[in-house]
Amino acid sequence: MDSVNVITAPAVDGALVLSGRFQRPLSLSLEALRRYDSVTATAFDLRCYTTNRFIRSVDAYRGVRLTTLIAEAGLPNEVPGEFKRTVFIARGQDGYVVTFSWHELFNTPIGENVLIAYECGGCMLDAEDGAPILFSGSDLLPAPRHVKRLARIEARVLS
Ligand SMILES: Nc1nc2c(c(=O)[nH]1)N[C@H]1C(S)=C(S)[C@@H](COP(=O)(O)O)O[C@H]1N2
Ligand SMILES: [Mo]
Repeated sequence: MDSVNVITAPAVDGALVLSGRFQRPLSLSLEALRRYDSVTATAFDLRCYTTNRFIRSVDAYRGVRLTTLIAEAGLPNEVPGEFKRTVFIARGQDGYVVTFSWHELFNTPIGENVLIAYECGGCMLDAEDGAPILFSGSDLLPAPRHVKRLARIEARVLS
């Protein structure tokens, strides 16, 4: 079996799972996400990439950086330089998928603004509000990489 692509069930219902080619796969509840160092984004307009449609204005999110969670799970290190060939696949509970590359997250300014949000405009978000929400704050059109009900971050190393 290809251990890179194992799908594991979340240990906690509604938890965010970091799976695939990590050193230490993680399963994090909203409460667990709130214990990490947080950053606060700026308010923005949610706009669809496909149609350019304005969806709504969104107040400042607060959450943990995706890079913080990836560092906690541990990047692949079996082969020298392997981590630089890693892509991260983020999936919502509904199966909606978006991608990030190691370079983008760790070697461009985009990574600093990729958050897993659990608070908006100073108000706690819970599962009914769609939390945790993945949000890439530097994207030109933010809606595609604004993933509600984020369920999984999977690390895959490209050959
Ligand atoms: N989980 C999930 N998040 C998603 C999507 C989706 O289908 N599932 N669609 C994205 C796209 S393409 C758009 S335009 C917006 C739509 O935002 P809304 O559902 O809040 O109107 O959500 C984004 N986030
Ligand atoms: Mo969209």
